[in-house]
Amino acid sequence: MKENKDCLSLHELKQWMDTKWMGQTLYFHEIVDSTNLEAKSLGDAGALDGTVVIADCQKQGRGRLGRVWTSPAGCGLWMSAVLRPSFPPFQASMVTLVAAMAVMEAIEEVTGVQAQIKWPNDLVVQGKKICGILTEMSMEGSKIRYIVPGIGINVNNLDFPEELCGKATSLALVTGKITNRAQLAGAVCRSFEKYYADFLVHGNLAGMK
Ligand code: BTX
Repeated sequence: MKENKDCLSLHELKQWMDTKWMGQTLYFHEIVDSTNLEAKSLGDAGALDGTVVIADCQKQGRGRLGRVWTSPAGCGLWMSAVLRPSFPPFQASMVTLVAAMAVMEAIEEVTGVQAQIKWPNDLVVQGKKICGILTEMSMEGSKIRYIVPGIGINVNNLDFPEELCGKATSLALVTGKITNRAQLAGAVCRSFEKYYADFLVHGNLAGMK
């Protein structure tokens, strides 16, 4: 394994958060239950559009339908955002695809790895899951109060629990290198801003390549 710096801290994350609005309000935790739960609490408490929560470790990382998302310390990028769009609720599911496009671009930019989107909410490399996305929404009457896209990327994991062997991979296993998670977080937020702006203008994903 080639040595490369990976230090996840609020200080390091802020250095890489070269964005206009996403991640400009940023929370970092060594350990949380779930960054989606954290982001939803922040959303309930009035957090600004673009607030981002990142954790080094999740004790109860969540997938869809109550499934578990394995989120050990020191190796993954577990992040969630609070979005406050004015578009109608039926468009909300597109946020998952915006996030998937953003992660795909960020992974390629930072590591050169080309991941593929596996509909509707995974990214795979060599047929194995490298990223999962869980998008949750809170409503107020018939309007969206907030949307929380949660992104889990296996970055520097060198192994997985037995039940995931053969199904999951990480950037470290694919590249043989350590990736700086803070740099990747900055790249994800920058790409998200770009694709999301496009989506807000067009109301669909037609402009995305
Ligand atoms: P999903 O329901 O599509 O996938 C969950 C399934 O993926 C699990 O049942 C298991 O088979 C497999 N799996 C679990 N952990 C991993 C892993 N680390 N790598 C690869 N495969 C795994 C996918 O749900 C959505 C996951 C979103 C995770 C993010 S992390 C930040 C945010 N906070 C939070 O609690 N969830 C999101």
